[in-house]
Amino acid sequence: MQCTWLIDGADNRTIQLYVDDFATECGWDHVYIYDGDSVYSNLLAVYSGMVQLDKFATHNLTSLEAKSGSAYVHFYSDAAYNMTGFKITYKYHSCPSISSALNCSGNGACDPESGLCTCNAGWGGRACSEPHCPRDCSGHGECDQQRHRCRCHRGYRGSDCSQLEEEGFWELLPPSPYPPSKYVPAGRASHAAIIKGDSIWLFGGESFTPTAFVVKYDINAFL
Ligand SMILES: [Ca+2]
Repeated sequence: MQCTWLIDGADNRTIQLYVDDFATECGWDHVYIYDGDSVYSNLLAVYSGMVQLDKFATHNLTSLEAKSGSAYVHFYSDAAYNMTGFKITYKYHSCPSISSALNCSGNGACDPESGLCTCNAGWGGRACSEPHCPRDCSGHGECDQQRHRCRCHRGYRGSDCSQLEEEGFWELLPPSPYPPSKYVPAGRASHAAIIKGDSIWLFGGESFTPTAFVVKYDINAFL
């Protein structure tokens, strides 16, 4: 089954799209969101799988901005297995947030003219959804107020210092600046990635928009 929705703002108003619920069969049922009126427009994101909002801070989805005045949403589901689906809300003259029910994720003030959030102390990111020091650094680090992040004790890693380095760890790499950026590849679903040395190799995946099959990140370029 395939469904498409076109949100037509008509007067080039920025559209904010909030993913309030999402549960599709991971790797098989996909949602594509474009900034424009067709699949040939700029691909903002591809989603597949489940999102557990408010449970894991790093899994919250920040809203998407369609600046062209239109947004095109395409859903593809294969015949084999269905989940509960998704709820996407859109608004004009609004700000980034992890939920359509909250301004700036509940951690800041929204300027509807500019569409920018002013975050409360201790919060960052364009949607004020990223605590500077998650979980108070888990007791394994100190909050660096100048750099707005945890400074982990030796042997601990992660944004909240909760992971033992010797057991392997993962960290989010902030793409900078926020898209559009030549350093951020177009969205895709069901891709694979490996880390080798100081590089992340990303390959494959589903996308309607032509994308490079292989993308190589230099981890150090983000630091
Ligand atoms: Ca399916």
